[in-house]
Amino acid sequence: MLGSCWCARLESWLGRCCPIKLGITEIIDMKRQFILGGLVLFIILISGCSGFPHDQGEIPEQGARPEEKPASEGNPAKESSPEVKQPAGLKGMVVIPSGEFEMGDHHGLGSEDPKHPNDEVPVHIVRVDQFYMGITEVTNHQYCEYLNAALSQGLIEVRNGLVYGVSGSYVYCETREAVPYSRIGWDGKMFTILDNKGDHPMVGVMWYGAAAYCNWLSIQNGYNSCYDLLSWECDFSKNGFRLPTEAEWEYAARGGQYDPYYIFPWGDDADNMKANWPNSGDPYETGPYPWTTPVGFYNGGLHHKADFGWPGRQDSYQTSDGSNAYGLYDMMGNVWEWCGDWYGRDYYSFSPYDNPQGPDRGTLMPDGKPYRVVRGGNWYNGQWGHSRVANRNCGYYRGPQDPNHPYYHVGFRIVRRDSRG
Ligand SMILES: [Ca+2]
Ligand SMILES: [Ca+2]
Repeated sequence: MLGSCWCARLESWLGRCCPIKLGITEIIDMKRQFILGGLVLFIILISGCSGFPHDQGEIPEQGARPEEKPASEGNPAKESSPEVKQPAGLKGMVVIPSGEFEMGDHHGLGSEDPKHPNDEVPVHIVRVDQFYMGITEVTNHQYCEYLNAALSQGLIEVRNGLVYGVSGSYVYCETREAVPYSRIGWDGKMFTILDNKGDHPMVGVMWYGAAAYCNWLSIQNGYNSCYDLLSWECDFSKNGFRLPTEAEWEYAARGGQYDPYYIFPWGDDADNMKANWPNSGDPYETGPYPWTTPVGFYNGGLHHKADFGWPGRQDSYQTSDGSNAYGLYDMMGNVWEWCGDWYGRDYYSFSPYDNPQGPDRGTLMPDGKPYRVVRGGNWYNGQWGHSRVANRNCGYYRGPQDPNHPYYHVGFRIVRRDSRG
């Protein structure tokens, strides 16, 4: 007992004190030599290393710069939350390698919705640089953590149940005080997650609130923030978190599949078991809106009511794996995802080839204002119109301007450029 404890301490001490990490066989050999050396050497060691490490003294992994650990960045809260039930392997962000693809509608499906004349043509070749992308949409848990931190830092304020930047005029997000579907509570002092929906995607979040979240998260992680919160311009040269461009979003959603170009990330089959769409038969399709599912729910697993506490009666629900080749979940369905770009209906006719960032000014909608792009469809709208990987949608159609479509199906996911070039 004493020997094994001593050996563990010696191993720990060797690892900490030696500039070069030793191989396990070398350590075993050295331990044997030290044991055989007897008590004298033990005493020398004790007296000569007053800072003898405790067993919990972990040796930092060598060369583990944040840029080289994309799988653990961006979601510091999610992994530590006991209430969040993540499918195995969901850890934050993945690398989307640089490349070239044909952006747009290869199937002639972009004209089927009379409300949305085809804005997905001409199909055009686009190149995007390597970047990191969130494996899932940002959750209520993550956004609520931001809200409370930003409140304590004096960055935001609440007026009539709506969150704004301090003295700002743009709504960041809604709370339950303002709208019944919000999962964010506000008691005048702090924000809370309601209805046990911490692992569901944030809804009721505006483009400005998504951008502000990106800036805050950048600072928390030691990166340079991308957005000017007065002009709302995005500085793409910064290494912080931001919203994806439309091109990045579509490129990532396709998962490297170009032969042929599919309608959905996994193929041309609108499989209801691979995404949270209407009529997926999922156990969240009951009770008050929104009928979101936990992020990454469609992972091919057999899920149980005992684990998730869903409102539906069924004890279990078998999903299909809706992740794409990059390991991204819910690119189809669950919630719309804000992109950084202004929505330009005819943008594809003059989009640049290299890393397009959207038009300088968006198409003016019937209310005379430009809006940002949302992508990927959602739990409320059907597969064919909205959740095709090429589909583009304007935020105008999803806001309070249309009383049938409040922001209960709008969320976002984050990206960050690859600072390694
Ligand atoms: Ca559903
Ligand atoms: Ca989505």
